[in-house]
Amino acid sequence: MDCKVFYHDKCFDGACSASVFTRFYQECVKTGTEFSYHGLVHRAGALFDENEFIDGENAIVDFKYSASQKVTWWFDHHLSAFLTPEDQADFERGQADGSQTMRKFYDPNYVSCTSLIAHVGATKFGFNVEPLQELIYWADIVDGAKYDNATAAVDMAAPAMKLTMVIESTQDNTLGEKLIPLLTEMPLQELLDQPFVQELLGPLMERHKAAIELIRERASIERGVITFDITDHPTEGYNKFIPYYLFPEGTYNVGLSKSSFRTKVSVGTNPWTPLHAEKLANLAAICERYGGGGHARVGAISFPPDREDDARKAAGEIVAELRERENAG
Ligand SMILES: [Mn+2]
Repeated sequence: MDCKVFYHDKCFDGACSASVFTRFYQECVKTGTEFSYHGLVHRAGALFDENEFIDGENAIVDFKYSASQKVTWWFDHHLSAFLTPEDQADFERGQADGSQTMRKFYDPNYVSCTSLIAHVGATKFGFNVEPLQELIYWADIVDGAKYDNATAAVDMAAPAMKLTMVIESTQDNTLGEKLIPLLTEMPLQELLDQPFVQELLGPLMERHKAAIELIRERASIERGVITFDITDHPTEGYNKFIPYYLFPEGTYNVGLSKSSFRTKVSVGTNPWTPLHAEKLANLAAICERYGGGGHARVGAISFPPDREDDARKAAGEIVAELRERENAG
């Protein structure tokens, strides 16, 4: 039976989840003949195109639930896994009546979806996850941002870090189908050494080093808040830990950047801050006031490219609010 795997695109855990699901399916379900992959991204409006689902197995991993009748497998660990209450009710119905208990799995306690699939596979289907330990270890580190310090997150020493950068930043839409099957076939260093990966990595490493230097030049810190504006150097993204690598003592960072399709205010909390969670600002709530969103510790607001002034004004207000908070705290 053909099997199409829908996964969280531009995400290390998403790619690892697709690979572990494939291997699990081949070893434990054994009815798959042809596997194909389709990356999904978060966006406004409908997340799934019903026409993309095939007549066969459709698996969604590390991404939101779909109530489509065509979806036959689902694994997710995100807190916001259901777009609507109807989706959640549909999932709960399938669990309550037993029809989906061995097909659809949701557990937000898992740091990575990769580790969720591995655990479910091992405990419920006898899946041998022993050869996958390196992959599971790194999916947890990367998706949980569990780096020892900002240097480990920025200096890119480990093969998994370099692969993450390639997965998150490449514009090559064919990377997923080439990379995903290999993630569970070879050690990460060997995968990194593949010519199709090296080709993409070289320019990205250069860009990463240039981003560190640019942010070093622009960033400053005052009352625990790091700020920088790199809108004059359009970029499709930068490593979000660079501000804390430059200023380990910072609690928050507010960055203004620009890409081809938006001006972005990025707001983050230093994952290595000694402050306790209850003392930290809820950045999702702050970003939502400006039409953005995110998680408690990291959020963002996107403005159309021609509304740079509004973005700069929002960034300024957020910086002032966070500094005020640091003063009060
Ligand atoms: Mn994930």
